[in-house]
Amino acid sequence: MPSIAITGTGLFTPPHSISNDELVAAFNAYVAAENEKNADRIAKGDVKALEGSSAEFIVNASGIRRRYAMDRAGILDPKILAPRIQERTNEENSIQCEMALSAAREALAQANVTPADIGAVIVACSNLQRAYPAVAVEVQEALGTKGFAFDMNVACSSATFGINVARDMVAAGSVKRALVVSPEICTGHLNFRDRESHFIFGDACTAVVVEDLATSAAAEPFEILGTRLATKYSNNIRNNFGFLNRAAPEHRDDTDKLFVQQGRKVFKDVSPMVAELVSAHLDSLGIAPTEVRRMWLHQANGTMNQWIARKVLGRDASAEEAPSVLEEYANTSSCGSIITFHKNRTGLKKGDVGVVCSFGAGYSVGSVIVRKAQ
Ligand code: CO8
Repeated sequence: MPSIAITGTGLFTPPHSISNDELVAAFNAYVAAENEKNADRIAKGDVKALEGSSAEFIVNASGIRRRYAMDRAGILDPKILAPRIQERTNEENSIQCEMALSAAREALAQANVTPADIGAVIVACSNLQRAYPAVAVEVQEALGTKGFAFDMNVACSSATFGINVARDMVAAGSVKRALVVSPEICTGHLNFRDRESHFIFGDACTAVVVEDLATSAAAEPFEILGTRLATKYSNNIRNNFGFLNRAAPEHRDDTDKLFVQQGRKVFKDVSPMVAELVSAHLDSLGIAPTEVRRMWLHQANGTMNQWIARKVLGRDASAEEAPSVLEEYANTSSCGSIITFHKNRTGLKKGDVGVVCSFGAGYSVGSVIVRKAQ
């Protein structure tokens, strides 16, 4: 079996940043307006008054301080509380394609390859803006890559599942190089009127080049020692948006057509699932926990990541060993672990081992164990 490697990564960061204070101010203005509108019914006890949000709660519960978004004005307008993104014509690049191109070009440059060297594009993300043609095929055309392209969705685990697919394709010889791109516009499916989740997500796009280590011209390749995936069905993170919504128009705008989760249950179910999977994966490769230099974990909750890292390493992880981008980016779904990898791999030397790991809806967990090759 040839040695397959991640040879380049890229990141697109949206132009707008929104702080917790700004988000909470917009949410609380909405709450005040709703409560004023319903004052009589609230006084009679027919309607429950809505409760305000708090920036202090958000940072303590999640570790999130701000997030990037493709639109700011709509999200912060208490009368809208949703991004406003102009629809484009079919002749223009779609917004997800545009994000993908930016991240992909950085990843290709880092891998020291051209678009023509890429044989497959996988767009792997939680939310795709249309049914077809696949966004990946649009990216293939706009970037000028060869071969074929397809979309896939495993929610927050999309990028690591995509890396697994890319690695298998390169190892099998069906393509020489693959590009995995994750354009996440999480704000498009976030219910900014829901106190328990309005602060969770932000937007971003990442890209990863996967190819044979032996023929790579990259300056900083990371050999993929192994990938391991797991899924287990759960309704605790769910979004019922889909093409059949128009067949039940009376429910088309219900809040279950946006992101909904039982956060506490997710925390309790998923954390042990992740720690067990990563520990077993390391063990199967003959790697002791003491050999793990870095854990680039999915970015949903800081406490959750500290718990997982402690279980895997058998001790508390330092900020350098389990870096976080939550403070700045919030949860960017499948981009989270890749942004963390992209921004936090200095200080490692040849032979150092690290774990890229994502987890989320499904439930789904993806572990990619890598070794710095140069
Ligand atoms: N402000 C003030 N107080 C609040 C707020 C708020 N905004 N929200 C809740 N509270 C209150 C609650 O009412 C509750 O009060 P009380 O104790 O009096 O009942 C108290 O705070 C505690 O509430 P919770 O129990 O809900 O709070 P937690 O400590 O559990 O924190 C979290 C909530 C941060 C959501 C936490 O549970 C968490 O992070 N869980 C893990 C979630 C996770 O990992 N999810 C993965 C999802 S990502 C994924 O799969 C991607 C899906 C696809 C992306 C789609 C893009 C949109």
